[in-house]
Amino acid sequence: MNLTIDTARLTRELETLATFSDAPQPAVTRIVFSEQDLRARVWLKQLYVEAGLDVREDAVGNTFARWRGTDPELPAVGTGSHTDAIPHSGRYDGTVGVLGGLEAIRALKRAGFQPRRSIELLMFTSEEPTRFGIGCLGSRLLSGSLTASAADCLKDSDGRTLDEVRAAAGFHGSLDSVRLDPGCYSAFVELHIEQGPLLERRNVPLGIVTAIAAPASLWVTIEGEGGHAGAVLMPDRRDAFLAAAEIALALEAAALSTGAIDSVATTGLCEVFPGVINGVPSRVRLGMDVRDIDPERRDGMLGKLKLACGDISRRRRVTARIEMINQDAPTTCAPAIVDVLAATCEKRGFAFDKMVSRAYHDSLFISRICPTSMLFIPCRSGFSHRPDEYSTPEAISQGTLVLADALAQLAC
Ligand code: HGY
Ligand code: MN
Ligand code: MN
Repeated sequence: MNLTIDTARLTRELETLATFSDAPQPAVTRIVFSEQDLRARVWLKQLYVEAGLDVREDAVGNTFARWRGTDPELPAVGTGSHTDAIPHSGRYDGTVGVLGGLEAIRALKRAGFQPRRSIELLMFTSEEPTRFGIGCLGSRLLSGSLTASAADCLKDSDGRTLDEVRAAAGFHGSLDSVRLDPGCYSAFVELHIEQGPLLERRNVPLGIVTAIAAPASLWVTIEGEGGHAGAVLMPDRRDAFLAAAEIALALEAAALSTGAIDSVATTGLCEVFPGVINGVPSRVRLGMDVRDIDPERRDGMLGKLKLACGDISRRRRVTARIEMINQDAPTTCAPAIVDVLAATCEKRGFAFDKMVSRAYHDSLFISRICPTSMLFIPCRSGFSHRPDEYSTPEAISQGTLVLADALAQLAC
């Protein structure tokens, strides 16, 4: 089969998608159900229709673009990713998997391929935790990893519920209807930038993901006592921010203490109340992210954090309340899918590495309902979630070519 990727078109489409943003270029901000997100969705659906795909959306905005196979009753082969983007981030995280997946399908059509199994391109809603505090919202609901009732309780920082926001965006119906039947897909492959430096460092063009790390995230709310920055004397203070600072450092110490390079922990959010220069902070809320490929090590870090919160709050006469947002198991990717991707690279003479993904992805949850793996391409210096995130047109095209090949094999 003479497969060719229209690299120029794919590059243009990635550039166009990046213009649907609430941040000045080269940064991208595209928060789920924001006006820019909705504009991007309309534009993407036009591309799917132009490609001759049957398009549907579910009650939470997951989008499905299906190329019917000759045997449409068989479980389909899935591919796809997300297009929401955290504030001031880059233009390739997620989008390469959606537009690359679309171009892979178009290339197969141009080559005259006709799949036996349908091939379905998915765009998952809200992979990023930005608006509702939990990552992979759409794929969690699809896989049953998050119940509809738990999702109904989610609110954004303006206090608007997920139901209100999705209805305003035009997505209706019960969230119970989102869940897919296990076995609805025979295979799923997600194309994504590595979001790390290893492929570039090793000068290897492709990564095949064998496992995805176990993510956990949590809020820690520290309550102390506020007061006048000039009048409250140091011995009398119960400063919530200084306790929070010690707790953030304790989290870092917990990650370093495992001695494992896969243990990572981040305090990415810090909300200080009342947040004035001449007021002693009375309340601080920390947003924390803790990951490891080994769930026991990850939970060990959480245990150390909890002990530290107790010690620090006692010593500083404050309270520290921990609310877990998610504490997910890792996943091992399906060896059969890994083998198809490896054989595809070998057939084309492309070097590849098998590797672990330290970032989480929708594939982490789709792997709960069907055999799944991921295909990584290098990104410059491993930068991601930053405006200077970059992957070359050649790398994106090569990943798309391998994806097209693999989809064709899986859909036979
Ligand atoms: O945070 C992550 O791992 C993903 O990029 N949302
Ligand atoms: Mn991301
Ligand atoms: Mn991503």
